[in-house]
Amino acid sequence: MKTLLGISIVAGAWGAGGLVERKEVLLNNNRFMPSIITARAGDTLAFVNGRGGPHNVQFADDSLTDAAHRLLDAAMPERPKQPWSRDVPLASPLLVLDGDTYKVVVPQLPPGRYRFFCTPHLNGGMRGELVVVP
Ligand SMILES: [Cu+2]
Repeated sequence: MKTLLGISIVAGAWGAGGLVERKEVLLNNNRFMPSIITARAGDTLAFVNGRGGPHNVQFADDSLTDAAHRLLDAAMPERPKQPWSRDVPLASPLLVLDGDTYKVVVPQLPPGRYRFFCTPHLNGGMRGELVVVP
């Protein structure tokens, strides 16, 4: 905990654009909870594995501009390590153990909606949306 001008800051830190936040998303029973996450550039998304895994996070490529694709891909540098998972763009590693956490710092994306899904459970409807706001 930091103290700034006598004010205690518990859940956040100062970034270039102001207070940046940590947004936690639980991956549980084929759902992202919450499934819609509103965030600003600089915020940290923490995807936390729960039951029914392995789960992961993969952003949908079909609606991205080339620039947005590059920014998101660069924000997800850690590639899958497990031999059964492919090294694919815009995808996190598989989260296997309970509590495994994958973090993405939201890059300087244009405001808009960015869809993502869990690769193993795409057909089960495990989808979510990142809403980037200015
Ligand atoms: Cu899943």
